[in-house]
Amino acid sequence: MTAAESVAALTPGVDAPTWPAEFAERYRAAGYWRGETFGGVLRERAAAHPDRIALVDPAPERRTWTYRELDERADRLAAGFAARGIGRGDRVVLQLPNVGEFVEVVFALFRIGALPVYALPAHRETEIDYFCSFTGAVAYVIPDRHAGFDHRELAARVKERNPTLRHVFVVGDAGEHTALAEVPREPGGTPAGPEPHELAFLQLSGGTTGVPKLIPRTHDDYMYSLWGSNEICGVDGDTRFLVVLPAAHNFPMSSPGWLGVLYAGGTNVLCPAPDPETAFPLVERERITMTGLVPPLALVWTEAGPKSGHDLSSLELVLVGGAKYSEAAARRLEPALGCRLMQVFGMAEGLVNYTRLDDDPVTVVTTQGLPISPDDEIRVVDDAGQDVADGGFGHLLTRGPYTIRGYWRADDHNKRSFTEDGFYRTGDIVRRTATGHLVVEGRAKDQINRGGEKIAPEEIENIILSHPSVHDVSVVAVADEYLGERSLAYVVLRADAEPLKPVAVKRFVRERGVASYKVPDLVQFVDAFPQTGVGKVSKKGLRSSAAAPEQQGPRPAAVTPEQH
Ligand code: OOB
Repeated sequence: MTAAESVAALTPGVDAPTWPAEFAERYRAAGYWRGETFGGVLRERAAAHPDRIALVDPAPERRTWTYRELDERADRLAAGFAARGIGRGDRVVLQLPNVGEFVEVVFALFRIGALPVYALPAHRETEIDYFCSFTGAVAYVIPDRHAGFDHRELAARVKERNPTLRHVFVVGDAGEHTALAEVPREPGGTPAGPEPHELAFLQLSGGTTGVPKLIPRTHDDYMYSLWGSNEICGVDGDTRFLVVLPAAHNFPMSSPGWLGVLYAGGTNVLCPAPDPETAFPLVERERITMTGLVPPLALVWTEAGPKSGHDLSSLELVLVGGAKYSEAAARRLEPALGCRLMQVFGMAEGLVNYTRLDDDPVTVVTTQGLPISPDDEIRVVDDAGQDVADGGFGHLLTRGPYTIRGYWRADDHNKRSFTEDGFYRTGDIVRRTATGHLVVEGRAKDQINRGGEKIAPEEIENIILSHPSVHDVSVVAVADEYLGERSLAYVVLRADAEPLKPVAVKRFVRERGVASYKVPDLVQFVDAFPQTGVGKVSKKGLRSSAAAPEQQGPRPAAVTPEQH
């Protein structure tokens, strides 16, 4: 790829549809798009309060970064990356756990105008290979080992197969690759950065298709979602935010997340693991005021809080989102943790809804909130695309100042995922109350929401189908008391195949190199699938047979009949 092609990749409208000029003008005129870049914002905050702590990485030994240090380190690393040929518009797959280097690398890339591609720590060879090849990534940033997995070996194999991938940078012991710590840190002299309307990074979609879609976010639009969230959540320079979920995910990054907290000049503490045994001592020691959790984790914290023996009194606000949070669980959080609850219903494609601090308690536990912006356009429509009256169920469509107009390099898919006039089809079934609050009632998209982690059944079906003994497969969601949903693979074996054990199917999926949360929780062998009237496999039929008495728990609200 030439330098000119790389820079083109940065420009909205080239690799993905962008906001039409009249919308962009409106969003600028309304003051939503402030013309800031991430690199510029960090520079300003460092000038305004150089000695405030931006970042705490508590493990294995406590390290801190002041705003000035973060700014300087980002500059020097940017110069080092540039010296190694990483330039504007280049893609860099970033797969780091919650460590300080994550933030340093991201800001170094922002300064150059290179685009981080946010892989999750759980991703494995199939996903990483795809991100590298699809984006033509020039670099891949990894830890040496994390959660018992050696990322260096995977990186070596991925590098072998991807000729564009020139660099693998490792936090820790680099082995055959380059240690991030050894990238020459030239003082100052970073190249000209990106423009506010240009792309800042590629975020991953939860996905409904065989491969994940990439979400192109600009500095202007994402920045609005940050300061808009900050206003709603009350984030300011005194906020001490615990980054519990993987830092690469949109929720802990921007709702209001560690980026929102940096925007406001507050302090982020990076939590190495989400369990109460790890997190509660940090809440106590670091005087944490705010955090964000997915519902299963919120349940565990709620159980553990009162008996933990740790002083959690600094906690003011806990945000819960990513999957449906039951009313019963929501009611228990505030008394157990001694703080306020806010529900968040968001998506990496854009739209984020929050319950508000001045909402009445019933609204907070029974709804998923209101959009950030008065210019978030919300439509709730029936199968024919007609608007339904408030209080009725329908498909949620949205358009607005921080919701993308198309995925990156996915023209065909964009025709299905967006309406002609630019509304994103979220795939969620919602109800809008008289106050405008949204209640998530289910889902029309073919996706499994496993406690906030999204699985595209088609991706796993394709893997299982490549097993020589398998004739056909269908992966569906089943109710789970703790996770909300988990995955079940119905497998039809070939007539001449030896019988298989469920564990062999799971091992097969795992060995193909995908994130472990995508390995089916359950496998059932069947002779045939229920058919729909037109002979297509009926996932609805499969789900209702999965809700048979041997399955525990009620059928979750999130599993509604397929609309398509
Ligand atoms: C967040 O982002 P994604 O991109 O991983 O997933 C988005 C999808 C939504 O379309 C919806 O199906 C589901 O996750 N979801 C919820 C929910 N929050 C997200 N379903 C029910 N109740 C909720 N509160 O998950 C995400 C991004 C930013 C902030 C929060 C969550």
